Amino acid sequence: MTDTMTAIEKSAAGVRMEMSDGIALLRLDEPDKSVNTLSAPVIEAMRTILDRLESGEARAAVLLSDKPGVWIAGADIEQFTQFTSAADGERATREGHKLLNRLENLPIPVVAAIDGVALGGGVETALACTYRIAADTEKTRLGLPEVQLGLLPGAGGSQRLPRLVGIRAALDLMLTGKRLDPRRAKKIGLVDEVVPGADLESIAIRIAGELADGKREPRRGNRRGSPLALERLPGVKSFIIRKAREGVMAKTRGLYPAPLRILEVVDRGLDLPVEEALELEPPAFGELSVTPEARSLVHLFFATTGAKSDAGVEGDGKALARDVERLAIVGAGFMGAGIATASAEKGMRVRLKDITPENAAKGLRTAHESLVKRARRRKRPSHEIEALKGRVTATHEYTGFRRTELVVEAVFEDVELKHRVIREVEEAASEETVLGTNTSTIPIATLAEASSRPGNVIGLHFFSPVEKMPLLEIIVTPQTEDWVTATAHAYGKRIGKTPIVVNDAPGFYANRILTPYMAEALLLLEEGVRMEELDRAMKNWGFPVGPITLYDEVGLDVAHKAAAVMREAFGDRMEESSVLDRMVEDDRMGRKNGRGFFTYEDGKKGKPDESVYGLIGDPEPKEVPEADVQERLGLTMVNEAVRCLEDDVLRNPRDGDVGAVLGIGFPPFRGGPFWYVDRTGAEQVVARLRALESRFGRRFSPSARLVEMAEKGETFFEG
Ligand code: 3H9
Repeated sequence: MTDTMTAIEKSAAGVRMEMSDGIALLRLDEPDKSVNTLSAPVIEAMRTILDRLESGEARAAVLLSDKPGVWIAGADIEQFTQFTSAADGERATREGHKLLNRLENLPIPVVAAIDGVALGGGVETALACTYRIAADTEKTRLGLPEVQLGLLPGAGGSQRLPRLVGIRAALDLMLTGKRLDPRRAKKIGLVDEVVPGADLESIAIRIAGELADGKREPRRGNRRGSPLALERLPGVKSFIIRKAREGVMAKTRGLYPAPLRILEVVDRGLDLPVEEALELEPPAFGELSVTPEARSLVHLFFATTGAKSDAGVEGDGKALARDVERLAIVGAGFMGAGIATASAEKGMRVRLKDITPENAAKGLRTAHESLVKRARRRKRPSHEIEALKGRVTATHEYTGFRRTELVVEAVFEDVELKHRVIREVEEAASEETVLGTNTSTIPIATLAEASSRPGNVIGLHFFSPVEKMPLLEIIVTPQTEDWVTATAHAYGKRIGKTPIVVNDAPGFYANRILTPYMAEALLLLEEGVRMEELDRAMKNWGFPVGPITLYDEVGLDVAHKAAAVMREAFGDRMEESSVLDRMVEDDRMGRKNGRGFFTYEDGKKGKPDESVYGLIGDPEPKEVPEADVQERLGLTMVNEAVRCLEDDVLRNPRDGDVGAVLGIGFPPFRGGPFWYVDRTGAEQVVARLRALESRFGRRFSPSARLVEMAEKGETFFEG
């Protein structure tokens, strides 16, 4: 193919056009960027190319990406931070519309040949093409993640997608931001074909030719057999929208404007011809783009990508990091099996070790079951699933450890046991092996005392369930070597986590800020506030689960132990209630033993257990305004987060926001504790903490950093 090709244009702006037998190959590759976006230079380059295609330079076109792993990652999110009014967002959207309308109305067929992620404006570009083919590669994913940025699809997606795949399937994508693998995208009709990655280009060219020659039907508009015709009937459509709205309200409690706006625009748009329906998008996008919710979510996007590219070391983390291809996990419990699953899925070979062959086999079974379930969901063929399973093996001895680049110790939270394991691992592994210890409370320096190579020891605080939770808290001691930190960071990223690197101190970051928040809930309980009121208040503030439910989920024995560690370290700032003592004395461990703050039947959570009140001294039921509960719990967490920065546990506020949101569910639309301080104003936060301090004592004393910021009118982030 290459010899018949003549490059007719080399564009500096990231879109190159080549001709092959009358078919224009448009290759996207934004210079100096790791992803392609619909940035201003790319849009400009596309305009020039559209001019040429409109004037009949080609009989068909294929849109490809030369960027590995990325087709188009959507609009350039950076530009949203510059919007000062709704009109800015509206204008940007109109530009996008103009471009994609021209693409859709070209007199020639255009094939979107998608290899890598197609997100947001990326999918919307594909929707304006005549035909869509996706490469069956690991990285290929299609989705409309605008809702996760507090936005709606603003380049035609809200109207073109439901018309292509039906209302229900379109809403499922738009309201969740989920990313479909190629096979699932084909199943709903978002792509027409899934082909092997190596053949994508040649098949796309062939199909483009066939479309141009009328040998193949273009698939504009509603696909055959689509449920849209039925779903569009007035009664059916309103039923679908009503159900979707109920789902949104149950999930978000109305705290996020974007999903509601998406529903409104889809609902109204479907009653209009598509040209008019498209007109609904720009004003809605513009308004959403300047809401505090969108600002916070966009902040979080950049905070997260920033944490992913910052290995927490002096110099180039990428250069220092060593590849992890073989790892071993000691402790084949639920956590160990989860780490094994996440690692095997990314191509690593994993040895799962436990003390007896039975325990090791049990962990292996758990890992295999999880691998199979997840691979089946992605519709992977059976030979691939077998190969995946083959990557995890079990052992009850330290065989095979010598060749590992990383060992993760995931045994019980017991210092003596962990010390023994560290010594044994060091005997078996090489001097080059990184030793990651998975703990949520024990200081890493304490664990490293047993090590003869403390420079290789690092904390890896995974969150449960490992396969789902997005955060990895990496804890370094003053002895941890930079290459070890860089390797752990690269490993975390490779298994799909967002790592934050923090310094060693009791509770590290996530558990440290969670402890006073949880303790405050128990103090309120002792004051007489009902369990369900406490949960409701914090869910209404934006947490995914309330604190009382969280206690039961985490395990009351675990929380009790952690609280003791924190109290020892921080004294009366982590004020104690006696509730946990009494619960543990009464053998209440939470969900795991079916006895906690809630009742359980066959493992299913029921109502709050009224007998708990008797256990804690029968406090007189008391009505505390919801806002007061939120203030006490929310501000105590925010204040503690700032102390973590003061104490050098955190390296910067960015990691604090990422850790709080991804690790413990701090409401994303508030952007994290540090963003929250900036949006509220340090002065205001200090005044509110002082008011609480005068009522409840020094556990609410504002941190020195906050006081200083209030005095100087400073913020954590610029702008
Ligand atoms: C949209 O499309 C709106 C339209 O409907 C309407 C428009 C009118 N923009 O995550 P990584 C940067 S809204 C700007 O570490 P990975 C990122 O900041 C958009 N920058 O890599 C980072 O920079 P740095 C909808 C972007 O391989 C670098 O690329 N689209 C964008 O783990 C690498 O990122 C989305 O929401 C962007 N769109 O994951 C997609 N995307 O190295 C959001 C990435 O300086 N993006 N960057 O820190 C993602 O999901 C992931 O970044 C992606 C790559 C899967 C693409």
